[in-house]
Amino acid sequence: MPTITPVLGDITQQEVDAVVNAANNGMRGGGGVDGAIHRAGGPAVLDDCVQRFPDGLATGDAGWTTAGDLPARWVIHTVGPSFRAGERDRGLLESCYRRALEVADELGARTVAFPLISAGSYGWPRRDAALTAAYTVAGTRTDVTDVRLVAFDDDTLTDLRGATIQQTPLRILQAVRVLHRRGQQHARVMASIAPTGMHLRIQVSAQGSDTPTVKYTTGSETSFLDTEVTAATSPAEVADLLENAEPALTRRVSDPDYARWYDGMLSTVERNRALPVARGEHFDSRPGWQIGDERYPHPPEPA
Ligand code: AR6
Repeated sequence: MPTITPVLGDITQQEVDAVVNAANNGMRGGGGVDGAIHRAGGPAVLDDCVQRFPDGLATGDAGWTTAGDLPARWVIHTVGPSFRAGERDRGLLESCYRRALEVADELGARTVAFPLISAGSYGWPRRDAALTAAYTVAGTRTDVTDVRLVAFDDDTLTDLRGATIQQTPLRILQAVRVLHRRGQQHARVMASIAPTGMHLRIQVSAQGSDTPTVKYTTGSETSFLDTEVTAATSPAEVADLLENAEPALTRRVSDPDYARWYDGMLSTVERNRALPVARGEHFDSRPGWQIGDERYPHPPEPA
C-alpha cells in the first residue's frame, strides 16, 4: 500500500512518474486541472487523447496518454462524477482512484500525483471528496509506492491532511480485526473523544486481564507505540505491534459475538469514512456508537 502525502501545489509541476487528470467524458480538454494539463503538456497530450480515446472515456474509468512537456512521464486521465449534474454515487468517485492506480500499475509508475477529482467544476463537497481520496487510495492494493494528493488551495490541503491522518487510527482498528481473525477475540476497543473535544482516543485491551490498555490519540498523529503508522503500514504489521506491546493480547480466546459485532462496526467505519465514537463530552443519550451519521449498536457484554 502506498504512502499518501498531501501537498499544496500545481498538478502540472509535480515531478512524479504520472499525474492524474480530472477529465470529462469527451477527453478533448476543458477547464481546471484538465485545462492546465493540456496547456502545460502541449499539443502532444491532445493528439494522444484523440488517438487513444476516439470515443472518449466513461465516468469512473481511467486511461493514459503521454505527458508531453510535463515533468511527469504519463498523464492518467480519469473522469469523476459530476455532483452538480446529479451524479452522486460515491462508488464512481472511488472507482476513479482505483482505476487510475490500476493504470499506474500497468505502466509501472511508482509515484503518482492526484488532484482532488470532482471537487472543482463538478461540485463534489470538498471534505467528502478528500475523505474518499484518502480512504480509497489507502484501501487499494497497488505497486505504486508514493501517492501525492495535490491541493490547489489551503482549505483543500487542510481537508486532505485531516483525511490522511485518519488512516493511522483506521489501521489500528483494522489491526484488532486481524487479532480477532488470528483467534484472539478478547481484544477489545474503546473509542472516546478526549475532554478537549479535539482528539479521538483509541484504547485496545485484552478483556478479562488486568494489564493496562494500549492507547492512541489522534493528537499524536502518525505515531503509535514509538512507530510510524500510516496508510502504508499494513493492519497485520500493526497487529504485531499490539501483540509486542501487550502480551496478554496474544492469548487465544474465542468470543465470536464480539468479533462479529466488531467486524460490522469496522465495516461501517470503512463505508462511512468516519472514525467511531463510543462516548464523549457532548454525546447524546441514544444507545450505541456514533460512526459518521450512523448510530451503531453497543458491543455485546463480555461472555
Ligand atoms: N493543480 C492542482 N489542482 C488544481 C489545479 C491545478 N493546476 N487546478 C484546479 N485544481 P476540476 P472536476 C483543483 O474543476 O471537479 C474540467 O473542465 C480544483 O481546485 O479541475 O473533476 C474538465 O474538463 C479542485 O479542487 O475537476 C471537466 O469538464 C480540483 O482540482 C471538469 O472540469 C478538481 O477541479 C472536471 O471537474
